Amino acid sequence: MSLSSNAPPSSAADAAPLHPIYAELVTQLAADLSAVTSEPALRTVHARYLGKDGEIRKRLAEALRAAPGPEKRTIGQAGNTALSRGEELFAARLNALHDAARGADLARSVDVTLPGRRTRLGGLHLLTQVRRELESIFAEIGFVVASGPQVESEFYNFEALAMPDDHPARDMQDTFYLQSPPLPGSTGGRLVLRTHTSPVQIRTMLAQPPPVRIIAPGKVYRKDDDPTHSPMFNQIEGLVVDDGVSFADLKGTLLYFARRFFGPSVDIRLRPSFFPFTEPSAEVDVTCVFCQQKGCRLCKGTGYIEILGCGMVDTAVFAHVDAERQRRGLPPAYDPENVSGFAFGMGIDRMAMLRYGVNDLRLLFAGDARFTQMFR
Ligand code: 2NL
Repeated sequence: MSLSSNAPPSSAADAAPLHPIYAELVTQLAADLSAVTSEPALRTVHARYLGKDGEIRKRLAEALRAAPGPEKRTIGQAGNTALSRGEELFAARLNALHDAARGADLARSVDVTLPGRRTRLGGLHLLTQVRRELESIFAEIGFVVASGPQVESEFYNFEALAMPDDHPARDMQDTFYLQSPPLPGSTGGRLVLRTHTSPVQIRTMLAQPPPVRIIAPGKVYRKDDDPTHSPMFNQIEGLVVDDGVSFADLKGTLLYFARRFFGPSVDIRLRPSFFPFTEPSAEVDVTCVFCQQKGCRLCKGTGYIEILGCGMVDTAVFAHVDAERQRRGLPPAYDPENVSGFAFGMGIDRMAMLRYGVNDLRLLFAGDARFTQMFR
């Protein structure tokens, strides 16, 4: 900081008297300068008096016009003196304002002995952590993550998955239908909130020929709301299609997953089941992680806990995919004579609850900090 800037303005105050035609203007300028307290306001005053069309130059021009020839020189010189006196007054006031601001800054005191305020880091929601873990386990065995829209047409969500018009899952009681009309030019029927992530698998098969090895995680919606069902939940589905994919490949894939997720000592068992889009279909159980098969409340004494549903892709699904590919001018690529596949689906929410012993589904969606902070 410059010490000299604290010195009184040098020439302005004690300089020789100004020519009478400028004296009053310069006095007014001095008063206006001391009245302002900010730099922008100060510069406005500067422009008003000392600018190109400012008061002092206007006065100078008028006086020059009115004065008889011999006096013009004196009046011109006096005008220049008035202008430079004004500039000095302005510079002095500007300095004073800067000094005051600097002084106020320096006067602030900081108690360096106060304890610091810790910045609390955020964290990923339990469901995000679990989804990412599932994604990375499947990535280890060659699966790629695929995604798609949550608002789907009936074609992608139902029709292509061999769930015809009269299928009970398509009921208004079970599925959220949008009130908006179908998209212009769409042949996909009405719009729904997707009830599973299978439409992502359909979109993938329409976009590329086999081999397909994808998982589709994401939010899905069903008209369900009770202690164990939420109208929105999270699902992850897998799909593999290639030449010669077998049920043994499905079982091996699921055993790999179960041991990576629940620990190397678990086993799985498959029970026959039914889904419209797989044949044969199975429900998969894992040996109870809570009681090591001794039998407990959580496995209802059976020693097994259900984790997912799966099966070999029904040839009817492949037929829908190839028909739609053909309609779009694409070559058929999913002829069951040449390819086969398996698919599976599980609830991410359910996986999180089993892994971390969460006993109420609604805790996952309520956003209560007492819960979310347990998983940082
Ligand atoms: C469950 C069961 C399942 C599928 C999902 C699927 C997808 C296509 C073709 C065939 Cl594109 N299948 N998905 C298959 C079997 C079961 O989910 O319990 N999910 C929570």
